[in-house]
Amino acid sequence: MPQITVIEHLLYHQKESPMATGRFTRLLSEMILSGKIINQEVNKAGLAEILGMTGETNVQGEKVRKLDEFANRVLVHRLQRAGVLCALASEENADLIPIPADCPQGDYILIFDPLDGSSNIDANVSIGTIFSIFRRVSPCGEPVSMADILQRGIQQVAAGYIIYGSSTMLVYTTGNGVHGFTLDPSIGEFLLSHPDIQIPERGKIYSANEGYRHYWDQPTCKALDYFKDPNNDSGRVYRSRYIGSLVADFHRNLLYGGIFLYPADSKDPNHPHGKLRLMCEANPLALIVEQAGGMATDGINRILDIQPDELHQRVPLVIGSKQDVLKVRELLQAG
Ligand code: P6P
Repeated sequence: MPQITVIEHLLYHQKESPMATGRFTRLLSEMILSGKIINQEVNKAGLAEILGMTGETNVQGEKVRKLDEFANRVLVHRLQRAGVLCALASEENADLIPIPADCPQGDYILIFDPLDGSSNIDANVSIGTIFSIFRRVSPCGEPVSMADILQRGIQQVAAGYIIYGSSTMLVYTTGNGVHGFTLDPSIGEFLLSHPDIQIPERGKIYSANEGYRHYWDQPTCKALDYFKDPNNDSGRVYRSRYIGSLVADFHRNLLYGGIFLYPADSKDPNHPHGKLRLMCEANPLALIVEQAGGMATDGINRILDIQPDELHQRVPLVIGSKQDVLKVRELLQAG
């Protein structure tokens, strides 16, 4: 495959698109540079005294790991100064992150999870940065409002993730298909390796933390049992694969086919809608999977149609091969 960089690919495929402005290219370039910097630290985390905890707790009530905090700092520092954003929001920060007064602004909004899967960092399991990009809806020059931030996922202009695994990959969409780029460390560039990714219509893998079965409602249990029933529509049981790192589980299912489920559960009365976040996890992955021919719901409703009420809103997530997600919807609606 010829060596095509992300920016070359963007400019070539988006010639007529508003996405090929220098401003979006600059935003993507800063995401790419941030990914390379984070990748360096992830790859040597065990050596750089950067494993373990900071001793702090984030807005999610989760213990913050040093690598989480490092990744968040890199992304905030670089993207605040890119001159193309009017607001940033991170899974690690309770509120919007302002653009410094001495930095130029633009009309893009970036919402991200700096290092998803962080509970796996010390065990050398693949983890990832997930990002979602909107354009502001209020006039440029006016203060950014929450109406600019709390947009439905279908309004995203781009979404993607960087997975730090056996290789480091950037997978993203601007609404014209899903494309994967693998980092070539010898030249420090992400090169096109997976053009126009399409998820198989029906998978052979299901991903869910069945340790929580006791906390699921009956329809959810029936939906999970479907994938373990040799008499299901595909006439064979699905393989169970669950890494506990959303980006890694999603990426495998995107390439091989399959379904990932993080249902609502009664485990934590404070979080009746499950653990995953709408704005920085479900929305970006839902845009990607739909662009790749798949589907993403909260079990019933399309993720991209959900009107957010708050920045860190959680949502049940059923995402992957279309026929599998449709089957879960059918089983949940049957009750
Ligand atoms: P559980 C990682 O902490 C994360 O947010 C996702 O990456 C992952 O899918 C999920 O939590 C795992 O959660 O409850 O199964 O350990």
